[in-house]
Amino acid sequence: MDKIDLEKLRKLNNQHVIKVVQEAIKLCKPAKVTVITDSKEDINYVRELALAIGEEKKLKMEGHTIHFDGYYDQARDKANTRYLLSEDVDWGIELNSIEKKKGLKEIYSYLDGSMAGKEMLVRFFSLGPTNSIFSILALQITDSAYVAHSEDLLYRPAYEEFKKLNGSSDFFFFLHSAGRLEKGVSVDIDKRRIYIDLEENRVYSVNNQYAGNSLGLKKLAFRLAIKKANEEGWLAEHMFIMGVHGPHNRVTYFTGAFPSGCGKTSTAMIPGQTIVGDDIAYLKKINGIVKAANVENGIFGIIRDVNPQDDPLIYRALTTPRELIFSNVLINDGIPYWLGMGKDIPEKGINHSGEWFKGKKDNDGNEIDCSHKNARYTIRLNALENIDSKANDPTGVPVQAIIYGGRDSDTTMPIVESLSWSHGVFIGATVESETTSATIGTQGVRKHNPMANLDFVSVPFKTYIENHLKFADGLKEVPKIYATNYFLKDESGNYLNSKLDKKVWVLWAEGRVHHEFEAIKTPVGLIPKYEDLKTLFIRVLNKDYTEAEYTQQFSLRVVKYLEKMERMSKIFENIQMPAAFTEELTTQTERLKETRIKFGEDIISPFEFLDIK
Ligand code: OXD
Ligand code: MN
Repeated sequence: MDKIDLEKLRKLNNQHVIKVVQEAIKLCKPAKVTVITDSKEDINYVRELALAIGEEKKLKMEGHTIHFDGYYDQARDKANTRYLLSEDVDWGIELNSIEKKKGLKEIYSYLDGSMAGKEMLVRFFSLGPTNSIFSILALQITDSAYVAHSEDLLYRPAYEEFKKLNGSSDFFFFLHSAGRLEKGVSVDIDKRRIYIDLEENRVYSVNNQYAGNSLGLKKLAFRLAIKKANEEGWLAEHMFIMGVHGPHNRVTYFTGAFPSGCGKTSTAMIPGQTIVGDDIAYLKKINGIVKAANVENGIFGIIRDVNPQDDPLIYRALTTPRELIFSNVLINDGIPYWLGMGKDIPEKGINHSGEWFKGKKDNDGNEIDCSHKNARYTIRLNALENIDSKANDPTGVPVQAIIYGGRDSDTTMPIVESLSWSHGVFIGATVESETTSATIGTQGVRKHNPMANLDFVSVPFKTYIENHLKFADGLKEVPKIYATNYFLKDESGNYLNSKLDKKVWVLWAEGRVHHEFEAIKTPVGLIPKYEDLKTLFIRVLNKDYTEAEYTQQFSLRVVKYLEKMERMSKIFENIQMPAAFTEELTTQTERLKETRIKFGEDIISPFEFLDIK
């Protein structure tokens, strides 16, 4: 480290920072160490470095670059992401862990010398707006300029904030090395490891580049934050935050949790609404009001199917000059192409598999798409025209509704309002979703994914749910909770809704918050009345919504629901859950059974439920 960089570290007056940097240098043995402050010159240095070492390449359009991850490093590696635990804990649900000493020994052996001949970058960020009750400071060390550059688009720089720590060790720390590179990509994929030390608020990640594995501040920091939130009585959630614009210029803030690739970003981007964040939210109670802040400052979004019809605002942001990183799309003549972009795709170019041509097969004989299904774009949130005016408010935005979504082809209705806060927590905790390309493994398999957070929950499940149940205590206004499902299908496998319909569901929920619509009480929650949806469909989408469509979409598939309750009972029978949760599971199952007996049908029309609220 040269004098200038050392001085930048010293200026922080923080021994803990010096210590972790020193340890990282000793372990990873970089050829050079560069400390990045919040200055324009330093940040620009990272951008230029990514180009100079070939981790990113310039595209035709000003500010646009392309980065490729290795062919086998295209999604979050759940199997090799583990918690380092020094003692056994009963987690309740699936949790991938390794004995701490053993895990540290292993990952240190992979990190040892991993930066030989490379440059180590030391960066400082804030999770959440700076200077706010939401902010958590984070130190990232990496040998990947792509990682450091991506974090610059996605998080708020906070070198200056670190000075305000006054020497305390109250920050998260992430050490990443892409490991040995060939043609610019990590080659030792069999030694890819991501180990999370909850006791020390540290994460080690090695032999990978895909942002979901490499960027400490994204899903890795999120796991540390969930633990902190549970200890301190607030919520760290896999949620977007959006402003829903109702009648009379009213803005009602919603948060929403959806598993990756199930409509989270597209909900936050519904035309006519405003976005605060698309992936991770911190929720805190301030003077009896739930306030939420976006942990991030940008979007690492799935690019597949972003086209002028379905996502006009994102499409515009991706096709105009600005600082933006594409990853794992097809490049032909300096222009990016991706699946579902609504444009003709060239028959050759460069993609994550190297030189690509239509019909190219991989080593397993599978045809390689022009772009990966999980190919991404990385932009700052302010690249979007619909950014909410309060997106950076250090006091957050007030939350009046929470949505839980899943990808479910045959059971749950397009939108249901919970009967109470605890019923809402139950709904969130019993979300099931069919798997997508955002994680490695088979797609389309139904999996239980509570609060869309199964991959990230870092405390015993009972504690996690207890924290949710308690969160409503002392609130002046308890947010309403909704479950949505955009993926319901008919018997022939056709989707029952168009992509645009979600706007109606969200505006109905917004109206409910302000007592503008009545609802029908069913055993699984409150559903919209046909007349209200009919009016909304005309007003919002200029579409005639027929009674037949309503009946098909909002019928209670009681047998399917009972099967779901059975699956849930199985999952929870061996987990000691809070009494309020067990009570919800029991009473919802009873209500469904009674309804089944009363009507004697497998599927019950919404018109059969007259109990209007
Ligand atoms: C993401 C994910 O990238 O959840 O947001 O995979
Ligand atoms: Mn996510």
